[in-house]
Amino acid sequence: MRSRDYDESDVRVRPGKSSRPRTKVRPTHDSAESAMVISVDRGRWGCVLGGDPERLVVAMRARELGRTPIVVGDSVDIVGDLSGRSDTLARIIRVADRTSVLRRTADDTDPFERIVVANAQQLLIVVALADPPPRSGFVERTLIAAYTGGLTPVLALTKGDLANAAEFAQLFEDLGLTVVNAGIEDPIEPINDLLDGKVTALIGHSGVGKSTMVNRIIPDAFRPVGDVTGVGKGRHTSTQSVAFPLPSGRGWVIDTPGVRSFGLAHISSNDVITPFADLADAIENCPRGCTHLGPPADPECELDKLEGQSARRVAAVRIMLTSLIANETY
Ligand SMILES: Nc1nc2c(ncn2[C@@H]2O[C@H](COP(=O)(O)OP(=O)(O)O)[C@@H](O)[C@H]2O)c(=O)[nH]1
Ligand SMILES: [Mg+2]
Ligand SMILES: [Zn+2]
Repeated sequence: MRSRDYDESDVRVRPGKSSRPRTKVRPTHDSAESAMVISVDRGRWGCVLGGDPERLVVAMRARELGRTPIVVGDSVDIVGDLSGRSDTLARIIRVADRTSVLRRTADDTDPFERIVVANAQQLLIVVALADPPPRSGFVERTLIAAYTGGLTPVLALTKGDLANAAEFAQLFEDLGLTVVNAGIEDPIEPINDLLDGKVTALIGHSGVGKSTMVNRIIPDAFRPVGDVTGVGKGRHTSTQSVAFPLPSGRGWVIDTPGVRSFGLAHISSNDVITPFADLADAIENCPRGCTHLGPPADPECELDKLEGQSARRVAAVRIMLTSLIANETY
C-alpha cells in the first residue's frame, strides 16, 4: 500500500482560515529522500539516507505528523537540509507502512502499547544459560511478540561455559526455532551468517551478555559491558532502541532497551496460534470461546486431534499460551 503523494495542504487544517485564497507558492516535497531511522533522542531522530550509514542526518518530526510514533527501523521520507552538517535539522514528513513491529505494553494490565522496533526481519532473543539462570517465561513472551509482530525469532544462548545448553534448547526445538550458541567461547561466524543481509532486533535481560555479543559482531558499537548503573533506578539505562550497521555493510543490528517487563495486553490466544499454519487450520473448528489450552479447560479443542510434529508444536505453543494467560511479567 502506497500513500498518495504528500502535500502540506492535505493535513494542515487551520480552522477559520479555510476560505482564504491560497495564493502563495507552497513548498513541494518533490525533493524528499527516503531514510531509515537509527536512533531516537528527545524529539530528534537520527536517520540514514538511502539506508547508507555514512549519510546520517538529524531530523525533527514535521508538525503535520502530530504525535505519529516514529521509531527505530522506520522507513521515512525527509526534507530540508539533508547535508548532515552539524547544526542542521531536517524534517520527517512521512512514515512508510511497517513490514513488522516489535511491540510491548508496560505490563499486561497497561493497554498502552509501545513499538520498540519497526521493520526488523528477525528477533534475536539472547538468553544466558546461567548467571542469571534462564527464565523460559521471558523467552515465551518474546516469542509471542515476534510471531505476532511478523519477525522471525532466533534464540541465542550465552554462557555455555557455565551450563549445558541442551536441556533449555530442547524446550523450543518443537517450535522450529533456530537456536545458536552465542557465548564468549562460541565462534561468532554462525551469528554473523544469521545476521547477514538482514535487519535484526536484539532483546534480552540485563546481564545475559548482550553487549558482549554486540561488541564481538560490531567492534565499533562500543556497548558498555557489565553496565549495571541503571538497574533498579532506571537512571542511565537506555530507554530507546539504537541501530548499528554490520561491518559488512549488509544489514543492521538493533539493540533494544533492557526490558523489565514484556506486557502482551494487546495479544489474544488466537494471535499466538495463527502464525502456525497447521494449528491455525485446526482451530477454525474449535467450539466458541475455546482457549485452546486443551483438557480440562477445553475438552473439545481441535488441537488435540493433531498428530506427529504438529502435536509436538501444539505442546510447545500451549506453553506460550499458558505464559500469555498467566498474565505475568518478566
Ligand atoms: N562466563 C561468561 N560470562 C559472560 C559471557 N558473556 C558475557 N559474560 C559476562 O556477563 C556480564 C554481563 O555482560 P553484558 O554484555 O554487559 O550483558 P548485558 O547486560 O546483556 O549487555 C559481563 O561480566 C560479561 O563479561 C559468556 O558467554 N560466559
Ligand atoms: Mg548491555
Ligand atoms: Zn481450541
